Amino acid sequence: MERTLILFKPDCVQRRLVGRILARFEDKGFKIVGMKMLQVTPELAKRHYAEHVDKPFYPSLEKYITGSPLVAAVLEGLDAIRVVREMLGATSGLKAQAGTIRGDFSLSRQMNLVHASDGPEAAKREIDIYFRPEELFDYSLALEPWSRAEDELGG
Ligand code: FUP
Repeated sequence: MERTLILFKPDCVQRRLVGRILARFEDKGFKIVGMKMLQVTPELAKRHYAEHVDKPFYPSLEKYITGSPLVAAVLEGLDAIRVVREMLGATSGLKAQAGTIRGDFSLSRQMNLVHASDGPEAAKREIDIYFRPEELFDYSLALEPWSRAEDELGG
């Protein structure tokens, strides 16, 4: 089982799309193992977007991500990292395919509604940034036996 960090970013909260987009992940079969609302500070933004801090678009990205509260969640499921990224679509809502979350809801490269970890290392790093261990829950869903074969692996 894989875990991935999702951020329903400030534009998602402001546009009141958190419920609709979270429903897509639940409908797909992912399990929510942690969730909270928080205000990202400039310090937290720099930690999360460490790879982008020196890029020309960073000041604008920081203003956006700190501009209003966001909702952070950890989703769990088989191949969660890749499958969730595919559900989001390309980074820019102007390029993302119709049928993906950004393709259906965003017309912006910056205001693309949702962040998701792009690989196992990023997922571990980002989950540690946003959640303490005791804020994540190990539990079973009653429908799990009817959602995939018992011996099914990712891939
Ligand atoms: P992604 O992994 O799809 O979230 O995208 P990136 O890591 O490439 O970019 C991180 C965030 O920076 C994106 F969500 C959007 C924003 N961004 C800009 O605002 N301008 C750019 O030119 C590139 C990215």
